[in-house]
Amino acid sequence: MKIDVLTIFPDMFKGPMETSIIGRAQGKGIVSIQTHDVRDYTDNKHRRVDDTPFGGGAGMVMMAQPFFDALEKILDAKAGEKAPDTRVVLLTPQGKTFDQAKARELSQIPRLVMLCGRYEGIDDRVRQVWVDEELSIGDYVLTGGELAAMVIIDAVVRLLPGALGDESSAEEESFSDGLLEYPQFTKPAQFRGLEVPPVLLSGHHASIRRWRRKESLKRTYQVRPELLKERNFDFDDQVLMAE
Ligand code: 6GU
Repeated sequence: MKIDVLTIFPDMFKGPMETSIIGRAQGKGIVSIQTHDVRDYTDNKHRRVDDTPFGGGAGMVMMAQPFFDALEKILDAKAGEKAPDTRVVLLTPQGKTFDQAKARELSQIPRLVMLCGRYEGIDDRVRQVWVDEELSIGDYVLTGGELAAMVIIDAVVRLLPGALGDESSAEEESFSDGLLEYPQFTKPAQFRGLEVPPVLLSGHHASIRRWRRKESLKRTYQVRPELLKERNFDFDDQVLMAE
């Protein structure tokens, strides 16, 4: 997978995208993440990327021109004629909320281009001509799309084959089946008088599976009951919840 990020703050991506799983995935050639400084595509000598909004109002709006020129260069395409394997994503609080299903969908796309806005957003003609999809990471306002882009990149890249050491770990976790994760423990079995649930030390794999499933259901019910609303429970889950 190739990911291009258009931003006026490429330095924000330096540490995070070189660290841990994402850094290793890049090293292994599973993904290549390239940032592009939108200022490099300005056509004015001051490298200005923003201007005042038509119609008035507070704040500044990012100009269309640097984004158009950057996208034409990076995608080697004239406006709206990009390759079909490419998805252009605009990060904005006005977008649809990103979730695990969207992460799975994006992980199947060979080329992602992420547009990060600052100020009061980007001239809407960029969206009209280039953008396939607008995404938000939740109902709160960030100072720009950069952190949202990194969140999405992290969630997508870890799903790419070979990105995680243990291939099962992407499947067997929170949200892969729409429930929250069960509690985890590691050695020592006793720590400052606090015990590990004995079933986890029993070696009875069926009992452990059962205990974990029950804890997942319990946690989800307590913390995120809305996740259970539209769900059809199989017989085993109904038995666990009746206990
Ligand atoms: Cl994608 N951008 C900004 N500026 N704020 C956000 C967001 C995106 N998602 C949640 N809040």
